[in-house]
Amino acid sequence: MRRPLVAGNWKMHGTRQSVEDLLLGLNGQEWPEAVELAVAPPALYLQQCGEALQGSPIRLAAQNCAWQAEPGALTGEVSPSQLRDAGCEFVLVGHSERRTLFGETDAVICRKFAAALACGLRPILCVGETREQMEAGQTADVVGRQLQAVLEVFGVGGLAQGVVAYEPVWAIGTGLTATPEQAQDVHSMIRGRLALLDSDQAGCVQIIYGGSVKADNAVDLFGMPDIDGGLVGGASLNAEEFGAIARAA
Ligand code: G2H
Repeated sequence: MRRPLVAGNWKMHGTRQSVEDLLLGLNGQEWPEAVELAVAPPALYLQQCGEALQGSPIRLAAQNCAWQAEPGALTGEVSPSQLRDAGCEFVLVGHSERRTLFGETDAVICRKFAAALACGLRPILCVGETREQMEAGQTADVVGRQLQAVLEVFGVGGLAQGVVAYEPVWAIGTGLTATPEQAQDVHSMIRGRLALLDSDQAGCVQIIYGGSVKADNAVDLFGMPDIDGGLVGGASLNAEEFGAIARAA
C-alpha cells in the first residue's frame, strides 16, 4: 500500500569533484524498483545532479526552501518554484538542524510546507524530539505539536501529499540510532494520531526514519511495519552504502 522511500541528505557536504565521484558511484548501482529513491544535495549542485541522474530512478530533493512559492525579494533564499524548475520532486522542511540552528518555528515550517505543495513539490516534513525531551517522556507531545502545525492547515490528506520523517534529534549524526522497536513505537504513535483524524488517509502517509541509518541497521529498521524507509545523512555520502540501504527497504 505504501511504497518505501529512501532519501539521502548530503547536508553541506561536497565539491563539484566529490559530487561527480558520488554520482558516478550512484549510477553504478542496481536500484530496487519497489523503492522510491531521492538525493538531496546542496542547492548549488542540484543542476549537476539532475543532469547526471537523467534516466536514473533517483529523484532530486532540496534540503530547504523559501516560505513563499514565487520568486521575490528574499536575498539568499531559493523558492520552491525555482527548485521545481531545477528538477526537484521533494524538499525537506523542518529538518532539526533548520529548527535548532536557524530558529525555524512550526509556523515557518508550515509556510514552507504550503509553498512546496503549491509548487508541486512533495515536502518531507521532519519531526523529532531532543534527548532531554525523550528522557522527560515528552516524545509524543513534541512530535504531536510539530505535526499539528501542518495538520491544522492541511489535514491528513494534505500531509499525505508529502512525507513525514521521524528523526530523533539525539540520533542525528551521533552514531546513536533508535532501536527498531523505539522507532516503530513513535511511527505507530504518529500513524495512530493521524488515524484519529482520518483513518483512510492515515494508512497512506509515508513515515520514514532518520538518525544514523547505516547499511548494518537498515534491514531491522525497515522491517518494522510503520517504518516506510529512511532519511539517510552521513551514510548517503557513500554510494555503495546508500545502495545497500536502498536495497534493505
Ligand atoms: C539526520 C540524518 C539525515 P544522519 O539528520 O537527515 O543524518 O544519518 O547523519 O544521522
